[in-house]
Amino acid sequence: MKRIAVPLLLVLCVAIAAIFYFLRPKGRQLPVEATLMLKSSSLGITTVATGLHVPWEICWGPDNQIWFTEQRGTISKIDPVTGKKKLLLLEPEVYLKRTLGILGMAIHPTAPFVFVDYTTRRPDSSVISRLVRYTYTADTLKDPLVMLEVPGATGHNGSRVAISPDGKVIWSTGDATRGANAPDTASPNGKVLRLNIDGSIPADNPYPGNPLWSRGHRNIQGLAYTDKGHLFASEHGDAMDDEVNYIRKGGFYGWPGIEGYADRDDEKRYADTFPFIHPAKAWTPTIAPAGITYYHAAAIPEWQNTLLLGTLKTASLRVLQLNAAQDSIIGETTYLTGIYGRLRAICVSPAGDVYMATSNRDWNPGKGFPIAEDDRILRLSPIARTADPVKPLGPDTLTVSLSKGQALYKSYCEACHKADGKGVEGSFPALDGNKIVNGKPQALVAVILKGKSGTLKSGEQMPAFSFLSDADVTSITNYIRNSWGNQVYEISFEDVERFRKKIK
Ligand code: HEC
Ligand SMILES: [Ca+2]
Ligand SMILES: [Ca+2]
Repeated sequence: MKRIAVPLLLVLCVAIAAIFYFLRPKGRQLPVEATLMLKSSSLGITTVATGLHVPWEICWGPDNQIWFTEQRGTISKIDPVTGKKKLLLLEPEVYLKRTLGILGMAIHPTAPFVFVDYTTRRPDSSVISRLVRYTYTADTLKDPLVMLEVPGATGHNGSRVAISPDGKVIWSTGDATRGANAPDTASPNGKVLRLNIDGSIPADNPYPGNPLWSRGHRNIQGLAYTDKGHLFASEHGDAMDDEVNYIRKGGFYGWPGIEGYADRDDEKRYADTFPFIHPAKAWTPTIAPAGITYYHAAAIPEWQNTLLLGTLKTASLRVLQLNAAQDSIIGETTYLTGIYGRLRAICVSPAGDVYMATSNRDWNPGKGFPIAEDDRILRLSPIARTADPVKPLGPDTLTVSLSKGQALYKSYCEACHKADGKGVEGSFPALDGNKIVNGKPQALVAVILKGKSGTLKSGEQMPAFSFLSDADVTSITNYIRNSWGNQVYEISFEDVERFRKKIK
């Protein structure tokens, strides 16, 4: 009897395992619609959810589901494997209009709380932004606690919510269309704010009794912490200078006196009296940067230590390479331009899959959007590289430079060193592959500030550019160090400032 029972049990086990295998959720088998080809990884792109209405924020939940806000006032979750959706909350107080509605959300990693912000109206019909804490259970959000209310407007209400590594609630607010709010320490608008999870103000905030953490922001649309605990924020500029900033305690980020770098005369004067932190990266023409997330999973080695940024205006995914210290952006690669429309929100699963949500059903859809399936949540997940990938897509552009640096190069350097950096043999040295350009930054800055002469038979000389501001020298230096075949770490405004003092 025993002799038969053991193999029988084994057969039974195998049979049960087989049944489970065939009945397993088929989410992973969602069709790969396109393949993003990185240097060695291939990422299959699949649609996880369709028919959503402007999913403004997506978060990976404690139940391995994707929790998402929809602008008009709901919070739901979706199982990324089965595609099953569940409504958690319909918030009747939400005031929806153009860029207003339920916006940011963050799930606390250890306490059972979700922090959400939305716009609502007072009885006198003035708009306010409200940060609310809900307690979550398996299938609902309950016990709303209003953490903070700040003045709102018909635009520039931000915003995002994040949880800091020390468990505080970080909320970015817009300037509510009044630029003067942003530097004003008495106004909660145009700020990054920091609160305890019960809504009280942490004792170690930079201004006692004030939720202010940093100021001088116009309209922050993305917040993310790196694994070193550095906070980065994406921000919409006005007609120019969209930014990503490395947010530091008590920092002033320029708006409205300074857009992007302090490069105009009025900005330089302002910066002399009002010390400010320049952006980690600025974009002119603007790209409308939105959600960001930090990537460091092993699943996609090419994206180690990067910020993944979705953009609205340019409808693209930007991969921003951070330096090892995680205090500056040293590279940018653009993917998927125009393919899925406006990319609003982005999150990463513990396995290292990337999820992105589109915003094609809001007031300002993109070219050719919305399509019937919008809005969508998409997954980028590593797959085996095959000889015949489905709809292979490469990077759209690989630019590491600041476009401002390119413009400055064009006006001051291109006539001699040429647009392709190859120079003119015997007369103007090639900067592409040049030892000085790729070498110690101080020596390079010295050549730019002081010029160079006497080494060429042709007698051609390099004029001195000491009249350029430190900000301009920073941009040109970073541009030539990261253009053509060059790829060297970026230097900061402060570096140039320091070098100029040392260079005689
Ligand atoms: C009028 C022409 C001219 C312009 C404009 C010019 N350069 Fe030069 N540059 C030269 C010449 C000529 C040399 C080489 C001089 C020498 O070796 O004596 C040179 C050398 C350099 C070098 C050192 C490379 C080497 O191998 O010696 C760098 C770096 C450089 N230029 C950067 C720039 C930048 C950046 C700009 C714009 C801000 C610029 N140059 C504008 C003519 C120019
Ligand atoms: Ca700024
Ligand atoms: Ca500027």
